[in-house]
Amino acid sequence: MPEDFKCGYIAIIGVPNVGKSTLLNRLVGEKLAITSPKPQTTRHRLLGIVNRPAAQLLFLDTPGMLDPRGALNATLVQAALTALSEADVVVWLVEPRRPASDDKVLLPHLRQLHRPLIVAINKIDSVSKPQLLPLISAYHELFPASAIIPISGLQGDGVEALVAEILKFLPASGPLYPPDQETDSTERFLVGELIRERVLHHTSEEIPHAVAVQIEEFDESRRPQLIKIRAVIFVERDSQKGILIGKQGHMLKTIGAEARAEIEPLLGARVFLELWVKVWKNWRKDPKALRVLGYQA
Ligand SMILES: Nc1nc2c(ncn2[C@@H]2O[C@H](COP(=O)(O)OP(=O)(O)OP(=O)(O)O)[C@@H](O)[C@H]2O)c(=O)[nH]1
Ligand SMILES: [Mg+2]
Repeated sequence: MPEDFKCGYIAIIGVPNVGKSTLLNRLVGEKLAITSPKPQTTRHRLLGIVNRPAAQLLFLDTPGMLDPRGALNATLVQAALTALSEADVVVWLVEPRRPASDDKVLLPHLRQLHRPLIVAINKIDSVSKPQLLPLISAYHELFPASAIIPISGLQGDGVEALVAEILKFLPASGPLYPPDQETDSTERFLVGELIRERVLHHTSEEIPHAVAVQIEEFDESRRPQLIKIRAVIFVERDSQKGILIGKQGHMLKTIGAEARAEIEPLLGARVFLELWVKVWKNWRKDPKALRVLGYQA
């Protein structure tokens, strides 16, 4: 190991839907985090480990920062703030637009950070160069000491420049994780997330927010020939359950088939996936439900 090896935590933080999880996956080079066009996709802090010859970068994907009202929202904001407090370096990921009112939850926290902050303007594939320059100055005015780096997490532009900027600030330290480890999440958790992602892609309006997935059985006694997984998709109302199951169970079958296609390469095994849909009335407001479903310590 080189003597000047660096290792540290980098929190990726920003409003919902700005592309934090897409960026994490791009950095790690694997699909670890689930992504979707719907806001509030990510509900937990997720570690993604990136190994370089002279550094180990520990990226923390976080839930989008939003109005912390409501029991579930409060836990999402708490998860993001915890990641912020653990980080050696913070990447504030922003939409390619001027600072707006939905940044107001986050800005006070960023202003009182006592650690390096980098502003990454994301989704530059969707704007023209002349549009970008005034944005760079607007963010520069907000944080004059920070680098402002335009990137596309989706397509990869600027991501190396972002890594180079982060490396300047990482503390000198040996690696904290073995070189073959990509995350500290359990397979059970990642499987539950992949199922939830497929639900998000097939539903709209309130349903994506009302869904939680619980893995009830994860039987790997016959691994790698077969892993048997039984999962429950919780929703808040009977009408939502009906939509998720679909006519003659069609919707649930599609979700199950798509989820299995993503889970098998993750686990490197054949998977038998059994899905159930259950109603847990207003689980998002219920502290006990939040605990049981893994949203609160
Ligand atoms: N055009 C474009 N779209 C992007 C880019 N990065 C992410 N997206 C899209 O933005 C949407 C949200 O991406 P996510 O990565 O799930 O966003 P997030 O910030 O993790 O969202 P939450 O977890 O809800 O806070 C998805 O439809 C992505 O495909 C980008 O660089 N360019
Ligand atoms: Mg996310």
